Amino acid sequence: MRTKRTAGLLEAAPWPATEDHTTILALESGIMANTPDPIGAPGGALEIEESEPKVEEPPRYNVVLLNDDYTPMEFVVGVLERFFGMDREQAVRVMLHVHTRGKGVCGTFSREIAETKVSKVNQFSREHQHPLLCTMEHA
Ligand code: TYC
Repeated sequence: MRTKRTAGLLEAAPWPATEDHTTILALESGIMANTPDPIGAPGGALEIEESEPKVEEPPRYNVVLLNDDYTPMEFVVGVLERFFGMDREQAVRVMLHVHTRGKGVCGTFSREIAETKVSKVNQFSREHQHPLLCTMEHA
């Protein structure tokens, strides 16, 4: 919610805040010299509007492994260790989850890191002639 320091003239400005989160309204200043004053308040002062910083977290992505009927369990465990830094116990747990539930999350990353993981895992699986598939979805 944006607030402004000067009371009164405009309650909800429809334009976006500037990058430093301050909108200067040149209503009475003479900057808009040929523009009739829409409100009629005299004085010529600049109105300073302050707004909340609009900093959003970058989106995150789950890297997901899909089950199939042919890829050996040992190969999947190896993939989880090699590309997702899991220890053996964790890798076996995730592999069995994928095996029984159909898919499972290997990790959550920025878009670029997730894309790279997916690409490397799928290339590695192809190189070893396994149909194992890795994909990503919005977290
Ligand atoms: N279902 C496979 C099998 O029975 C094992 C497997 C687990 C394959 C996880 C893919 O993502 C996977 N050999």
